[in-house]
Amino acid sequence: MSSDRVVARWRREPLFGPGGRVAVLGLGASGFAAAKLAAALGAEVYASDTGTGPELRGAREELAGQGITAELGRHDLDKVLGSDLVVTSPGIPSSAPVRGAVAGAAVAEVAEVELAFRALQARVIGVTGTNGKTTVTELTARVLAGAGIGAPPSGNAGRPLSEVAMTSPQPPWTVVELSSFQLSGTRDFRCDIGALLNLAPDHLDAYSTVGDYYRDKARIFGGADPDSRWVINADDNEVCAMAAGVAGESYVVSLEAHDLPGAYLDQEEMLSYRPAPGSEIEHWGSAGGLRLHGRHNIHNALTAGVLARLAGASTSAISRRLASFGGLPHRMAVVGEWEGVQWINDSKATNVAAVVAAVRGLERPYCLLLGGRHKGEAYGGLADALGPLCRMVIAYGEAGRTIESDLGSSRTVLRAGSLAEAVEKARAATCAGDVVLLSPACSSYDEFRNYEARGREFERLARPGGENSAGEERSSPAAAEAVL
Ligand code: UMA
Repeated sequence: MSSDRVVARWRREPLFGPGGRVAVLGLGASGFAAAKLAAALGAEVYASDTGTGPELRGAREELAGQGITAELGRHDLDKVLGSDLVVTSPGIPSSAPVRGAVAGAAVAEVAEVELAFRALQARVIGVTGTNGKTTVTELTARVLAGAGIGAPPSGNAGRPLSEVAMTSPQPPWTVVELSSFQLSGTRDFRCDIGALLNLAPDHLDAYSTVGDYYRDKARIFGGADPDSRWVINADDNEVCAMAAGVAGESYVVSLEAHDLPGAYLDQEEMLSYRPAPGSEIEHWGSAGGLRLHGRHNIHNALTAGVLARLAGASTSAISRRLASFGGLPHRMAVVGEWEGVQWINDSKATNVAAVVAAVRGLERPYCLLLGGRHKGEAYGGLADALGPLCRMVIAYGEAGRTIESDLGSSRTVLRAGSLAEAVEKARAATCAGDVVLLSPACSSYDEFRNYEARGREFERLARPGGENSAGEERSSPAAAEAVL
Protein backbone atom coordinates (compact mmCIF):
# COMPACT_ATOMS: atom_id res chain seq x y z
CA MET A 1 0.00 0.00 0.00
CA SER A 2 1.71 3.17 -1.12
CA SER A 3 1.38 6.69 0.17
CA ASP A 4 2.07 8.42 -3.18
CA ARG A 5 0.51 11.80 -3.67
CA VAL A 6 -3.07 11.21 -4.76
CA VAL A 7 -4.34 12.81 -7.94
CA ALA A 8 -7.98 12.45 -8.94
CA ARG A 9 -10.84 14.27 -10.62
CA TRP A 10 -14.23 13.34 -11.96
CA ARG A 11 -14.16 12.41 -15.65
CA ARG A 12 -17.79 11.32 -15.71
CA GLU A 13 -20.94 12.17 -13.78
CA PRO A 14 -19.94 12.71 -10.12
CA LEU A 15 -21.33 10.34 -7.49
CA PHE A 16 -21.25 13.04 -4.81
CA GLY A 17 -20.70 16.78 -4.51
CA PRO A 18 -17.84 18.65 -2.75
CA GLY A 19 -17.73 17.62 0.92
CA GLY A 20 -20.11 14.68 0.28
CA ARG A 21 -20.08 12.01 3.00
CA VAL A 22 -18.83 8.66 1.70
CA ALA A 23 -18.76 5.42 3.71
CA VAL A 24 -16.32 2.81 2.45
CA LEU A 25 -17.08 -0.76 3.59
CA GLY A 26 -14.02 -2.98 3.89
CA LEU A 27 -10.38 -1.95 4.16
CA GLY A 28 -8.73 -4.62 2.03
CA ALA A 29 -7.01 -3.57 -1.18
CA SER A 30 -10.25 -2.29 -2.75
CA GLY A 31 -11.56 -0.37 0.24
CA PHE A 32 -8.17 1.19 0.98
CA ALA A 33 -7.85 2.48 -2.58
CA ALA A 34 -11.51 3.56 -2.73
CA ALA A 35 -11.17 5.53 0.52
CA LYS A 36 -8.14 7.39 -0.85
CA LEU A 37 -9.88 8.03 -4.17
CA ALA A 38 -13.08 9.28 -2.57
CA ALA A 39 -11.04 11.65 -0.36
CA ALA A 40 -9.05 12.86 -3.37
CA LEU A 41 -12.37 13.58 -5.09
CA GLY A 42 -13.34 15.84 -2.20
CA ALA A 43 -15.40 13.55 0.04
CA GLU A 44 -15.45 13.36 3.81
CA VAL A 45 -14.70 9.64 4.16
CA TYR A 46 -15.60 7.16 6.88
CA ALA A 47 -13.97 3.79 6.11
CA SER A 48 -14.59 0.73 8.25
CA ASP A 49 -13.82 -2.96 8.45
CA THR A 50 -15.00 -5.64 10.86
CA GLY A 51 -11.48 -7.12 10.88
CA THR A 52 -8.67 -5.98 13.17
CA GLY A 53 -5.55 -7.72 11.76
CA PRO A 54 -2.12 -6.12 11.35
CA GLU A 55 -2.57 -5.30 7.63
CA LEU A 56 -5.82 -3.52 8.39
CA ARG A 57 -4.16 -1.61 11.22
CA GLY A 58 -1.46 -0.54 8.76
CA ALA A 59 -4.14 0.63 6.32
CA ARG A 60 -5.93 2.57 9.06
CA GLU A 61 -2.67 4.31 10.08
CA GLU A 62 -1.89 5.26 6.52
CA LEU A 63 -5.38 6.63 5.91
CA ALA A 64 -5.25 8.53 9.20
CA GLY A 65 -2.00 10.11 7.99
CA GLN A 66 -3.97 11.46 5.05
CA GLY A 67 -6.77 12.78 7.26
CA ILE A 68 -9.17 9.93 6.44
CA THR A 69 -11.21 8.43 9.28
CA ALA A 70 -10.97 4.65 9.42
CA GLU A 71 -12.43 2.33 12.06
CA LEU A 72 -11.65 -1.34 12.64
CA GLY A 73 -13.70 -4.02 14.41
CA ARG A 74 -17.14 -2.76 13.36
CA HIS A 75 -19.16 -0.68 10.94
CA ASP A 76 -20.79 2.27 12.71
CA LEU A 77 -24.26 2.04 11.17
CA ASP A 78 -25.18 5.61 12.08
CA LYS A 79 -22.23 6.86 10.05
CA VAL A 80 -22.74 4.38 7.21
CA LEU A 81 -26.47 5.03 6.82
CA GLY A 82 -26.00 8.76 7.34
CA SER A 83 -23.67 9.05 4.34
CA ASP A 84 -24.49 10.21 0.80
CA LEU A 85 -22.83 7.19 -0.79
CA VAL A 86 -21.66 3.75 0.33
CA VAL A 87 -18.77 2.13 -1.57
CA THR A 88 -18.62 -1.62 -0.99
CA SER A 89 -15.62 -3.94 -1.24
CA PRO A 90 -16.28 -7.00 -3.42
CA GLY A 91 -15.45 -9.45 -0.64
CA ILE A 92 -18.31 -8.32 1.63
CA PRO A 93 -21.16 -10.73 0.91
CA SER A 94 -24.69 -9.45 0.35
CA SER A 95 -25.69 -11.57 3.38
CA ALA A 96 -23.46 -9.44 5.67
CA PRO A 97 -25.59 -7.48 8.19
CA VAL A 98 -24.11 -4.17 7.05
CA ARG A 99 -25.16 -4.86 3.42
CA GLY A 100 -28.67 -5.71 4.63
CA ALA A 101 -28.85 -2.46 6.58
CA VAL A 102 -27.66 -0.44 3.55
CA ALA A 103 -30.07 -2.22 1.21
CA GLY A 104 -32.96 -1.44 3.56
CA ALA A 105 -32.06 2.26 3.81
CA ALA A 106 -32.33 5.09 1.30
CA VAL A 107 -28.56 5.43 0.87
CA ALA A 108 -26.96 4.89 -2.57
CA GLU A 109 -24.47 1.97 -2.80
CA VAL A 110 -21.90 1.27 -5.53
CA ALA A 111 -19.00 -1.10 -6.07
CA GLU A 112 -15.44 0.14 -5.84
CA VAL A 113 -15.03 -0.28 -9.62
CA GLU A 114 -17.97 2.08 -10.24
CA LEU A 115 -16.39 4.83 -8.12
CA ALA A 116 -13.08 4.25 -9.92
CA PHE A 117 -14.70 4.31 -13.36
CA ARG A 118 -16.19 7.76 -12.73
CA ALA A 119 -12.66 9.12 -12.20
CA LEU A 120 -10.86 6.97 -14.77
CA GLN A 121 -9.29 8.43 -17.89
CA ALA A 122 -7.78 5.18 -19.22
CA ARG A 123 -9.97 3.29 -21.65
CA VAL A 124 -11.33 0.00 -20.37
CA ILE A 125 -10.80 -3.54 -21.58
CA GLY A 126 -13.08 -5.57 -19.30
CA VAL A 127 -12.67 -9.32 -18.79
CA THR A 128 -15.21 -11.53 -17.05
CA GLY A 129 -16.32 -15.16 -17.06
CA THR A 130 -16.13 -18.00 -14.57
CA ASN A 131 -12.62 -19.27 -15.33
CA GLY A 132 -9.49 -17.92 -17.02
CA LYS A 133 -10.11 -14.25 -16.20
CA THR A 134 -6.76 -13.54 -14.59
CA THR A 135 -4.83 -15.39 -17.30
CA VAL A 136 -6.59 -13.46 -20.08
CA THR A 137 -6.23 -10.16 -18.21
CA GLU A 138 -2.50 -10.60 -17.58
CA LEU A 139 -1.79 -11.95 -21.05
CA THR A 140 -3.68 -9.12 -22.77
CA ALA A 141 -1.78 -6.57 -20.69
CA ARG A 142 1.54 -8.23 -21.58
CA VAL A 143 0.76 -8.39 -25.30
CA LEU A 144 -0.15 -4.71 -25.26
CA ALA A 145 3.00 -3.86 -23.28
CA GLY A 146 5.01 -5.76 -25.90
CA ALA A 147 3.36 -3.63 -28.56
CA GLY A 148 4.34 -0.45 -26.67
CA ILE A 149 0.77 0.24 -25.52
CA GLY A 150 0.34 0.90 -21.79
CA ALA A 151 -2.53 -1.20 -20.41
CA PRO A 152 -1.79 -2.35 -16.85
CA PRO A 153 -3.92 -5.16 -15.41
CA SER A 154 -6.36 -4.16 -12.67
CA GLY A 155 -9.51 -5.15 -10.78
CA ASN A 156 -9.87 -8.69 -9.48
CA ALA A 157 -6.41 -9.46 -10.91
CA GLY A 158 -4.98 -7.64 -7.88
CA ARG A 159 -4.56 -3.90 -8.38
CA PRO A 160 -7.82 -2.09 -7.56
CA LEU A 161 -9.18 0.04 -10.39
CA SER A 162 -9.35 2.97 -7.93
CA GLU A 163 -5.57 2.90 -7.77
CA VAL A 164 -5.31 3.18 -11.56
CA ALA A 165 -7.78 6.08 -11.42
CA MET A 166 -5.37 7.91 -9.10
CA THR A 167 -2.26 7.56 -11.27
CA SER A 168 -1.04 10.56 -13.18
CA PRO A 169 -0.60 10.50 -16.09
CA GLN A 170 -3.03 7.65 -16.64
CA PRO A 171 -2.19 4.86 -19.06
CA PRO A 172 -4.07 4.81 -22.38
CA TRP A 173 -5.81 1.58 -21.39
CA THR A 174 -6.29 -0.71 -18.42
CA VAL A 175 -7.30 -4.36 -18.61
CA VAL A 176 -9.83 -4.83 -15.80
CA GLU A 177 -10.60 -8.29 -14.47
CA LEU A 178 -14.20 -8.18 -13.28
CA SER A 179 -15.61 -10.64 -10.75
CA SER A 180 -19.38 -11.05 -10.39
CA PHE A 181 -19.08 -9.33 -7.00
CA GLN A 182 -17.52 -6.26 -8.59
CA LEU A 183 -20.04 -6.20 -11.42
CA SER A 184 -22.99 -6.48 -9.02
CA GLY A 185 -22.45 -2.92 -7.77
CA THR A 186 -21.92 -1.21 -11.14
CA ARG A 187 -24.23 1.43 -12.61
CA ASP A 188 -22.63 3.45 -15.44
CA PHE A 189 -19.50 1.28 -15.71
CA ARG A 190 -18.76 0.70 -19.40
CA CYS A 191 -16.16 -1.35 -21.26
CA ASP A 192 -14.73 0.04 -24.50
CA ILE A 193 -13.81 -3.55 -25.27
CA GLY A 194 -15.10 -6.47 -23.20
CA ALA A 195 -14.77 -10.24 -23.10
CA LEU A 196 -17.08 -12.86 -21.65
CA LEU A 197 -14.94 -15.99 -21.45
CA ASN A 198 -17.26 -18.74 -20.21
CA LEU A 199 -20.08 -19.38 -17.76
CA ALA A 200 -20.38 -22.22 -15.27
CA PRO A 201 -21.78 -22.53 -11.72
CA ASP A 202 -19.59 -20.90 -9.06
CA HIS A 203 -19.85 -18.94 -5.80
CA LEU A 204 -23.01 -20.80 -4.77
CA ASP A 205 -22.05 -20.04 -1.19
CA ALA A 206 -22.72 -16.37 -1.99
CA TYR A 207 -25.58 -16.63 -4.54
CA SER A 208 -28.95 -18.35 -3.99
CA THR A 209 -29.09 -19.60 -7.59
CA VAL A 210 -26.80 -19.94 -10.61
CA GLY A 211 -29.19 -17.53 -12.37
CA ASP A 212 -28.40 -14.81 -9.82
CA TYR A 213 -24.68 -15.33 -10.41
CA TYR A 214 -25.13 -15.17 -14.19
CA ARG A 215 -27.23 -11.99 -13.87
CA ASP A 216 -24.27 -10.27 -12.21
CA LYS A 217 -21.95 -11.52 -14.96
CA ALA A 218 -24.35 -10.09 -17.58
CA ARG A 219 -23.76 -6.64 -16.11
CA ILE A 220 -20.54 -6.46 -18.13
CA PHE A 221 -22.85 -5.58 -21.03
CA GLY A 222 -24.56 -2.89 -18.94
CA GLY A 223 -23.02 0.09 -20.74
CA ALA A 224 -23.12 -1.47 -24.24
CA ASP A 225 -23.59 0.99 -27.10
CA PRO A 226 -22.87 0.91 -30.86
CA ASP A 227 -19.17 1.78 -30.22
CA SER A 228 -18.65 -1.17 -27.85
CA ARG A 229 -16.63 -4.14 -29.02
CA TRP A 230 -17.17 -7.60 -27.51
CA VAL A 231 -15.13 -10.77 -27.59
CA ILE A 232 -17.41 -13.76 -27.15
CA ASN A 233 -16.68 -17.45 -26.62
CA ALA A 234 -18.66 -19.06 -29.45
CA ASP A 235 -18.07 -22.54 -27.98
CA ASP A 236 -20.09 -21.74 -24.84
CA ASN A 237 -23.88 -21.75 -25.35
CA GLU A 238 -24.60 -19.82 -22.16
CA VAL A 239 -22.18 -17.08 -23.25
CA CYS A 240 -23.75 -16.87 -26.72
CA ALA A 241 -27.24 -16.65 -25.24
CA MET A 242 -26.19 -13.89 -22.84
CA ALA A 243 -24.38 -11.87 -25.53
CA ALA A 244 -27.15 -12.18 -28.16
CA GLY A 245 -28.55 -8.83 -29.22
CA VAL A 246 -26.08 -6.76 -27.16
CA ALA A 247 -25.27 -3.40 -28.83
CA GLY A 248 -21.82 -3.06 -30.46
CA GLU A 249 -19.53 -5.15 -32.66
CA SER A 250 -18.93 -8.79 -31.77
CA TYR A 251 -15.77 -10.83 -32.33
CA VAL A 252 -16.05 -14.53 -31.71
CA VAL A 253 -13.42 -16.90 -30.38
CA SER A 254 -13.69 -20.62 -31.08
CA LEU A 255 -11.55 -23.74 -31.29
CA GLU A 256 -13.50 -24.53 -34.49
CA ALA A 257 -12.87 -22.66 -37.76
CA HIS A 258 -15.55 -20.03 -38.54
CA ASP A 259 -16.00 -17.18 -41.00
CA LEU A 260 -17.09 -14.47 -38.57
CA PRO A 261 -14.84 -11.64 -37.35
CA GLY A 262 -12.69 -12.99 -34.53
CA ALA A 263 -10.19 -15.75 -33.81
CA TYR A 264 -10.15 -19.51 -34.19
CA LEU A 265 -7.95 -22.55 -34.45
CA ASP A 266 -7.66 -23.68 -38.05
CA GLN A 267 -7.28 -27.28 -39.24
CA GLU A 268 -3.48 -27.08 -38.95
CA GLU A 269 -3.93 -25.87 -35.35
CA MET A 270 -2.79 -22.35 -36.23
CA LEU A 271 -4.04 -19.45 -34.11
CA SER A 272 -5.92 -17.50 -36.76
CA TYR A 273 -7.63 -14.10 -36.78
CA ARG A 274 -10.08 -12.56 -39.21
CA PRO A 275 -10.56 -8.82 -38.56
CA ALA A 276 -13.75 -8.52 -40.66
CA PRO A 277 -15.95 -10.76 -42.81
CA GLY A 278 -14.09 -11.77 -45.99
CA SER A 279 -10.83 -10.09 -44.93
CA GLU A 280 -7.39 -11.70 -45.07
CA ILE A 281 -6.54 -14.09 -42.22
CA GLU A 282 -3.70 -13.24 -39.80
CA HIS A 283 -1.76 -16.06 -38.15
CA TRP A 284 -0.39 -15.72 -34.64
CA GLY A 285 1.62 -18.95 -34.51
CA SER A 286 0.65 -22.53 -33.77
CA ALA A 287 -1.26 -23.82 -30.76
CA GLY A 288 1.59 -26.28 -30.20
CA GLY A 289 3.99 -23.34 -29.80
CA LEU A 290 2.15 -22.02 -26.73
CA ARG A 291 3.81 -22.64 -23.39
CA LEU A 292 0.37 -22.71 -21.72
CA HIS A 293 -1.13 -26.15 -21.07
CA GLY A 294 -4.61 -27.34 -22.00
CA ARG A 295 -7.24 -26.59 -24.66
CA HIS A 296 -8.92 -24.01 -22.41
CA ASN A 297 -5.69 -22.01 -22.53
CA ILE A 298 -5.81 -21.94 -26.34
CA HIS A 299 -9.16 -20.20 -25.88
CA ASN A 300 -7.58 -17.83 -23.38
CA ALA A 301 -4.69 -17.05 -25.75
CA LEU A 302 -7.03 -16.41 -28.71
CA THR A 303 -9.20 -14.13 -26.56
CA ALA A 304 -6.20 -12.15 -25.30
CA GLY A 305 -4.97 -11.85 -28.89
CA VAL A 306 -8.29 -10.42 -30.10
CA LEU A 307 -8.56 -8.00 -27.16
CA ALA A 308 -5.03 -6.75 -27.76
CA ARG A 309 -5.56 -6.54 -31.53
CA LEU A 310 -8.70 -4.44 -31.02
CA ALA A 311 -6.71 -2.12 -28.75
CA GLY A 312 -4.06 -1.67 -31.42
CA ALA A 313 -1.40 -4.39 -30.93
CA SER A 314 0.41 -5.55 -34.05
CA THR A 315 0.29 -9.13 -35.30
CA SER A 316 3.98 -9.60 -34.56
CA ALA A 317 3.63 -8.37 -30.97
CA ILE A 318 0.71 -10.74 -30.45
CA SER A 319 2.57 -13.76 -31.89
CA ARG A 320 5.67 -13.02 -29.82
CA ARG A 321 3.91 -12.57 -26.49
CA LEU A 322 1.45 -15.43 -26.90
CA ALA A 323 4.36 -17.80 -27.56
CA SER A 324 6.49 -16.57 -24.64
CA PHE A 325 3.79 -16.46 -21.93
CA GLY A 326 4.41 -19.30 -19.47
CA GLY A 327 1.21 -18.85 -17.46
CA LEU A 328 0.51 -17.61 -13.95
CA PRO A 329 1.33 -19.25 -10.62
CA HIS A 330 -1.20 -21.72 -9.19
CA ARG A 331 -2.83 -22.39 -12.57
CA MET A 332 -1.73 -25.74 -13.96
CA ALA A 333 1.82 -24.87 -12.83
CA VAL A 334 4.19 -27.83 -13.06
CA VAL A 335 6.01 -27.97 -9.71
CA GLY A 336 8.46 -30.67 -10.82
CA GLU A 337 8.90 -34.37 -11.36
CA TRP A 338 10.35 -36.72 -8.73
CA GLU A 339 10.74 -40.48 -9.11
CA GLY A 340 8.79 -40.24 -12.35
CA VAL A 341 5.75 -38.58 -10.74
CA GLN A 342 4.85 -35.12 -11.98
CA TRP A 343 3.26 -32.67 -9.51
CA ILE A 344 0.94 -29.93 -10.80
CA ASN A 345 -0.40 -27.00 -8.77
CA ASP A 346 -3.80 -25.76 -9.96
CA SER A 347 -4.83 -24.27 -6.61
CA LYS A 348 -6.75 -21.46 -8.38
CA ALA A 349 -9.30 -24.03 -9.65
CA THR A 350 -12.02 -23.32 -7.10
CA ASN A 351 -15.05 -24.66 -8.98
CA VAL A 352 -16.02 -27.82 -10.84
CA ALA A 353 -15.75 -26.28 -14.32
CA ALA A 354 -12.13 -25.28 -13.65
CA VAL A 355 -11.28 -28.86 -12.65
CA VAL A 356 -12.94 -30.19 -15.81
CA ALA A 357 -10.78 -27.84 -17.91
CA ALA A 358 -7.66 -28.90 -15.99
CA VAL A 359 -8.06 -32.66 -16.36
CA ARG A 360 -9.01 -32.36 -20.04
CA GLY A 361 -5.41 -31.39 -20.77
CA LEU A 362 -3.79 -34.36 -18.96
CA GLU A 363 -2.26 -37.22 -20.92
CA ARG A 364 -0.91 -39.37 -18.06
CA PRO A 365 -2.68 -41.34 -15.32
CA TYR A 366 -3.37 -39.00 -12.44
CA CYS A 367 -4.34 -38.72 -8.81
CA LEU A 368 -6.60 -35.73 -8.13
CA LEU A 369 -6.62 -33.79 -4.86
CA LEU A 370 -10.08 -32.30 -4.32
CA GLY A 371 -11.05 -30.43 -1.17
CA GLY A 372 -11.04 -27.35 1.00
CA ARG A 373 -14.15 -25.34 1.91
CA HIS A 374 -17.33 -26.34 0.11
CA LYS A 375 -18.84 -23.55 -2.02
CA GLY A 376 -22.26 -25.11 -2.59
CA GLU A 377 -21.74 -26.81 -5.94
CA ALA A 378 -22.27 -30.60 -6.26
CA TYR A 379 -19.21 -32.61 -7.37
CA GLY A 380 -21.18 -35.33 -9.19
CA GLY A 381 -20.57 -33.48 -12.47
CA LEU A 382 -16.94 -34.59 -12.23
CA ALA A 383 -17.72 -38.32 -12.28
CA ASP A 384 -17.59 -38.64 -16.09
CA ALA A 385 -15.33 -35.67 -16.77
CA LEU A 386 -12.41 -37.20 -14.84
CA GLY A 387 -12.15 -39.86 -17.56
CA PRO A 388 -10.24 -43.15 -17.61
CA LEU A 389 -6.86 -41.60 -16.68
CA CYS A 390 -8.04 -40.69 -13.18
CA ARG A 391 -6.63 -43.38 -10.87
CA MET A 392 -8.21 -41.96 -7.74
CA VAL A 393 -9.50 -38.88 -5.97
CA ILE A 394 -8.19 -37.83 -2.59
CA ALA A 395 -10.94 -35.85 -0.86
CA TYR A 396 -9.67 -33.67 1.97
CA GLY A 397 -10.57 -30.76 4.22
CA GLU A 398 -14.05 -29.55 5.21
CA ALA A 399 -15.55 -30.62 1.88
CA GLY A 400 -14.02 -34.12 2.00
CA ARG A 401 -17.14 -35.89 3.19
CA THR A 402 -19.39 -34.20 0.57
CA ILE A 403 -16.92 -34.99 -2.22
CA GLU A 404 -16.76 -38.60 -1.14
CA SER A 405 -20.53 -38.92 -1.04
CA ASP A 406 -20.91 -37.26 -4.49
CA LEU A 407 -18.13 -39.26 -6.22
CA GLY A 408 -17.61 -42.37 -4.11
CA SER A 409 -20.00 -44.57 -6.10
CA SER A 410 -18.24 -43.90 -9.43
CA ARG A 411 -14.59 -43.33 -8.43
CA THR A 412 -12.01 -44.59 -5.97
CA VAL A 413 -12.04 -41.90 -3.28
CA LEU A 414 -9.56 -41.82 -0.38
CA ARG A 415 -10.17 -39.42 2.49
CA ALA A 416 -7.62 -37.12 4.15
CA GLY A 417 -7.98 -34.46 6.84
CA SER A 418 -5.56 -31.75 5.74
CA LEU A 419 -3.80 -30.90 2.49
CA ALA A 420 -0.58 -32.29 3.99
CA GLU A 421 -2.24 -35.63 4.65
CA ALA A 422 -3.71 -35.63 1.14
CA VAL A 423 -0.23 -35.09 -0.34
CA GLU A 424 1.16 -37.90 1.80
CA LYS A 425 -1.56 -40.28 0.57
CA ALA A 426 -0.99 -39.20 -3.05
CA ARG A 427 2.74 -39.89 -2.74
CA ALA A 428 2.03 -43.38 -1.42
CA ALA A 429 -0.59 -44.16 -4.06
CA THR A 430 1.23 -43.05 -7.24
CA CYS A 431 4.05 -44.57 -9.27
CA ALA A 432 6.42 -43.50 -12.07
CA GLY A 433 4.48 -42.12 -15.05
CA ASP A 434 1.67 -40.65 -12.91
CA VAL A 435 0.66 -37.08 -12.22
CA VAL A 436 -0.50 -35.67 -8.88
CA LEU A 437 -2.84 -32.77 -9.56
CA LEU A 438 -4.07 -30.30 -6.94
CA SER A 439 -7.17 -28.86 -8.62
CA PRO A 440 -9.40 -28.61 -5.56
CA ALA A 441 -12.83 -27.30 -6.80
CA CYS A 442 -13.19 -25.61 -3.39
CA SER A 443 -12.05 -22.43 -1.71
CA SER A 444 -8.99 -22.67 0.55
CA TYR A 445 -10.42 -20.85 3.55
CA ASP A 446 -10.86 -23.90 5.82
CA GLU A 447 -7.08 -24.22 6.07
CA PHE A 448 -5.37 -21.27 4.35
CA ARG A 449 -5.62 -17.52 3.96
CA ASN A 450 -6.18 -17.76 0.22
CA TYR A 451 -5.58 -20.00 -2.81
CA GLU A 452 -2.02 -18.66 -3.20
CA ALA A 453 -1.05 -19.81 0.32
CA ARG A 454 -2.61 -23.21 -0.43
CA GLY A 455 -0.69 -23.48 -3.72
CA ARG A 456 2.61 -22.51 -2.08
CA GLU A 457 2.08 -25.11 0.62
CA PHE A 458 1.29 -27.78 -1.97
CA GLU A 459 4.48 -26.91 -3.87
CA ARG A 460 6.52 -27.15 -0.67
CA LEU A 461 4.98 -30.48 0.32
CA ALA A 462 5.40 -31.89 -3.18
CA ARG A 463 9.17 -31.47 -3.14
CA PRO A 464 11.13 -34.38 -1.67
CA GLY A 465 11.70 -33.62 2.02
CA GLY A 466 9.10 -30.82 1.86
CA GLU A 467 6.98 -32.39 4.57
CA ASN A 468 9.86 -31.89 7.03
CA SER A 469 10.35 -28.17 6.42
CA ALA A 470 8.43 -25.24 7.92
CA GLY A 471 5.00 -24.76 6.37
CA GLU A 472 2.53 -22.02 5.44
CA GLU A 473 0.69 -20.37 8.27
CA ARG A 474 -2.81 -21.81 8.30
CA SER A 475 -5.98 -19.81 8.84
CA SER A 476 -7.53 -22.49 11.03
CA PRO A 477 -6.52 -25.80 12.48
CA ALA A 478 -9.90 -27.32 11.53
CA ALA A 479 -8.71 -29.16 8.46
CA ALA A 480 -5.77 -30.71 10.27
CA GLU A 481 -8.18 -32.79 12.33
CA ALA A 482 -8.16 -36.51 11.76
CA VAL A 483 -10.63 -37.89 9.26
CA LEU A 484 -13.54 -39.53 11.00
N1 UMA B 1 -15.44 -7.23 5.80
C1 UMA B 1 -16.13 -6.25 6.47
N2 UMA B 1 -17.43 -6.48 6.81
C2 UMA B 1 -18.05 -7.66 6.53
C3 UMA B 1 -17.34 -8.66 5.83
C4 UMA B 1 -16.02 -8.41 5.47
O1 UMA B 1 -15.59 -5.19 6.76
O2 UMA B 1 -19.22 -7.80 6.88
C5 UMA B 1 -14.06 -6.92 5.42
C6 UMA B 1 -13.07 -8.02 5.57
O3 UMA B 1 -12.55 -8.04 6.86
C7 UMA B 1 -12.02 -7.63 4.51
C8 UMA B 1 -12.82 -6.78 3.54
O4 UMA B 1 -14.09 -6.57 4.07
O5 UMA B 1 -10.98 -6.86 5.08
C9 UMA B 1 -13.09 -7.50 2.23
O6 UMA B 1 -12.09 -7.25 1.43
P1 UMA B 1 -12.08 -7.98 0.03
O7 UMA B 1 -12.25 -9.45 0.23
O8 UMA B 1 -13.02 -7.31 -0.89
O9 UMA B 1 -10.58 -7.82 -0.26
P2 UMA B 1 -9.79 -6.90 -1.22
O10 UMA B 1 -8.41 -6.93 -0.65
O11 UMA B 1 -10.43 -5.61 -1.45
O12 UMA B 1 -9.80 -7.83 -2.52
C10 UMA B 1 -10.76 -7.64 -3.54
C11 UMA B 1 -10.93 -8.97 -4.26
N3 UMA B 1 -11.39 -9.98 -3.31
C12 UMA B 1 -12.61 -10.54 -3.40
O13 UMA B 1 -13.42 -10.23 -4.24
C13 UMA B 1 -12.94 -11.60 -2.40
C14 UMA B 1 -9.61 -9.42 -4.86
O14 UMA B 1 -9.85 -10.59 -5.63
C15 UMA B 1 -9.07 -8.33 -5.78
O15 UMA B 1 -7.79 -8.70 -6.25
C16 UMA B 1 -8.98 -7.01 -5.02
O16 UMA B 1 -10.27 -6.68 -4.46
C17 UMA B 1 -8.58 -5.83 -5.93
O17 UMA B 1 -9.60 -5.50 -6.84
C18 UMA B 1 -9.35 -11.84 -5.10
C19 UMA B 1 -10.43 -12.91 -5.12
O18 UMA B 1 -10.28 -13.91 -4.44
C20 UMA B 1 -8.20 -12.34 -5.96
N4 UMA B 1 -11.51 -12.73 -5.89
C21 UMA B 1 -12.56 -13.74 -6.02
C22 UMA B 1 -12.15 -14.81 -7.02
O19 UMA B 1 -11.30 -14.54 -7.89
O20 UMA B 1 -12.76 -15.90 -6.95
C23 UMA B 1 -13.86 -13.08 -6.49
